[in-house]
Order: sequence, then structure tokens, then C-alpha cells
Amino acid sequence: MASRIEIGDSDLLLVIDVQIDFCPGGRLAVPDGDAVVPQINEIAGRFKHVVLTQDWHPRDHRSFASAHPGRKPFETVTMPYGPQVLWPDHCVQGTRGAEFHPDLSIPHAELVLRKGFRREIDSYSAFYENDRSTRTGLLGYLRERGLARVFLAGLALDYCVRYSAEDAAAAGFSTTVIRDACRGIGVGGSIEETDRSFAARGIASLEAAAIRA
Ligand code: VGL
Ligand code: ZN
Repeated sequence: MASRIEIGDSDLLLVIDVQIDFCPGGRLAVPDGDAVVPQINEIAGRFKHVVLTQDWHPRDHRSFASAHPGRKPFETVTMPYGPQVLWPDHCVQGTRGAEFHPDLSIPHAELVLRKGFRREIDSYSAFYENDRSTRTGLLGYLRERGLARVFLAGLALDYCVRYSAEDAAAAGFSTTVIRDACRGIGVGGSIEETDRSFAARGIASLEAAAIRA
């Protein structure tokens, strides 16, 4: 039998970008993305503290291929802060695609953190934008709330989950990715790279069954 993990008062579940545009039929659909919804609903019930992130772009966001004439989605360009993958338009503020998946049900979530709202900078991580210096404020929130361990689930494994987990670990939080409650996009070798990075940084992976009741 898989070993169980006890979830306590200083543990946080960070649910990354479970939004309509990242699910099948959405504008930046992650393969099988909606499969995480029932998983996450179930594990969220085990956590006292849950934070949701919401990708939240202005319609002319610089991460959109449509803002770069002659470029196509999934190409990489150089932004002032470094390389940036260009995406199809997605999660535009106030549109249906930016809403959470309608079946996501975590009424006790304590905070919804929006990110990617600055036109010039993309933000994969829930902690730092892609210039790696602009802070979202989430580190301060976790510290003020006395949270010590961060568990992550959601979309997409190889972008927003990956960068959020790396930043949580770098900030000194014990960090665990609930692997079967995530799905990846897969651009080049991005999923394999994510697994290598987690291993190198001591970011643990766990199956959802280990934290179910
Ligand atoms: C994401 C690409 C662009 C994500 C967000 O949630 O992983 N990926 N915006
Ligand atoms: Zn985005």
C-alpha cells in the first residue's frame, strides 16, 4: 500500500491555473487538462489552506503570438528579460476562457491570486514574474500566514506548476508536486526537463492517493 502523508495546519495546496482556456476546447488546451478537476476537488478537501492562481492577461499581452507580427504560437522570441515562448491568445481578463473550470469546487479556498496582468511581462510562477524579479506577493502571504509546506497541482505541469514549484523550493518551503493532479503542454522536451529539474532541486512528487482520506 502506498504510504500516506499527514496534512496539517501549516500545509498549503496551491492550485495552478485550472481555467477553461487550459482545458480541452480552450484556447491553449493542455492535453487531458480537465482530468485534474475531480482529482483536485478531492484532495483539496484534505487541506485546511488552499490558494488558487488565475492566469489573467490583458488582450494585447506581449506573450501572445498575435502581438508579434509574423510570429506563430509556440515559437520563442527574446523579450527584454530573456527568451519567451509565444502563446495563442488565452485567459484574457473578463472572458469566459479565463474563468475557472466550472466543475472546480473548492469553496474553502482562501485566496485567488491573479498573475500575468502586466502587458510587458509574462508570469508563469505564482511567486515571480518571468523577469524573475517582479514579485506577486505570494511569498509574503505564505510567510505571514505561517505556512511551511507547499503542495502543488494543476496546469500546466511544465510551465506554471514547474516555475511555481521551483520558486517555492528556492524560498525554503518544503515543496511537493501532486503529479497525477497535473497535466503538461509539452513544447520541445519541456516535460522531461521539468522532471529533471524537480529531481535536481529536491522537489518531491507524490500521487494524489497518498493524501486522500
Ligand atoms: C501557462 C503558458 C502560458 C500555464 C500560462 O498556466 O502553465 N502556460 N500561460
Ligand atoms: Zn498565460
